[in-house]
Amino acid sequence: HWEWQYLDLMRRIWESGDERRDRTGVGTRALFGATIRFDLADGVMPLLTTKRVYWKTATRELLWFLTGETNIRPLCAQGVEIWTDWPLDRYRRETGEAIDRAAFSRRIVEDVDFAARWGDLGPVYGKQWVDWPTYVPAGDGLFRAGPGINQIAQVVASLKANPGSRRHIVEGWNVAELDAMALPPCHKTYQFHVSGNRLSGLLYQRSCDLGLGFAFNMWSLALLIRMLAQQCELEPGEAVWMGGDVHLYLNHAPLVATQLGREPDGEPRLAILRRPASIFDYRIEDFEVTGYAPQAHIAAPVAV
Ligand code: DHF
Ligand code: TMP
Repeated sequence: HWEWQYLDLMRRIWESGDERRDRTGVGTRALFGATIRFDLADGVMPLLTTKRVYWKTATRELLWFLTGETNIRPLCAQGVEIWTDWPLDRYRRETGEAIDRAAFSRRIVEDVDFAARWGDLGPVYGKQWVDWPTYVPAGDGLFRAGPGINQIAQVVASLKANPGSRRHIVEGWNVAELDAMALPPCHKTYQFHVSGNRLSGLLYQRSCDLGLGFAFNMWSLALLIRMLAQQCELEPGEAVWMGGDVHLYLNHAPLVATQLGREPDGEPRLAILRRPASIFDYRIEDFEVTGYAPQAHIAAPVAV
């Protein structure tokens, strides 16, 4: 079962990872450089079975990226709170107000001006994926904004026109804008590859929270490949995940103990129920997962 790659990596990091202080102050055990591969043939998806993964939440996040949106408001409006902690943290620091997460999220949804002021993450994934900024000379050594670059639309076009290309890349790491982002991109580089009629995708993730983020990142990589394959009339190939700093937070000890005591089982499949007109037209109702009978969800704190 493919999931042993994940469990083995988790065990290796927990038992022999380097213990290091990290940005969040929580502390991690880490190793540098890891690969996990998954074959997407027959609709099978890399969805962890040793704990329940909320694939609809992860799917909503991917669809949100594809809209180019960087404000958490549309996520909160759908009950998706995976990005709420970062704007909330900034709000608390800058106002000194002790608001709880639910109240903050409600205010983001109900109050447009509040959301505009406090809900934006800066030019993160969505912005870079579909509207990477450009600059054009405006005389006197000055520059003005040029038209943004839609990397996703370009990759769809290049997959169709020139499948053999080695340049099918979507990049989130806009060096000039990192300082303006709430978090610099973790899943920073996607590359796509066509072999025969199969579309494969590789994600380079510079930093991976193996207990929490990974399950979402692996799902989203596979989902993006499936959507692109459908749009380009290709069959899904392999999903290749590569991690740079792959870590377990020290406060995830209970999750690690529980999950390493479980065994993977089953092959969840994804059906895409219609073929939308473009890569930007998918909706949550278009996706159906079958054969998913995971073991119980394991809650774990997220390091902010
Ligand atoms: N920071 C850290 N420290 N780890 C992350 O994985 C992470 N991920 C981010 C932003 N910053 C991060 C964005 N993605 C969850 C999953 C993905 C995600 C953020 C959070 C999460 O909390 N997942 C829980 C609950 C999911 C839910 O309530 O819907 C899980 O058990 O999967
Ligand atoms: P860092 O910017 O200091 O590396 O912290 C980012 C943390 O968030 C790190 O633990 C990795 C984790 N993360 C993921 O694992 N997946 C994600 O998609 C995101 C956004 C973050």
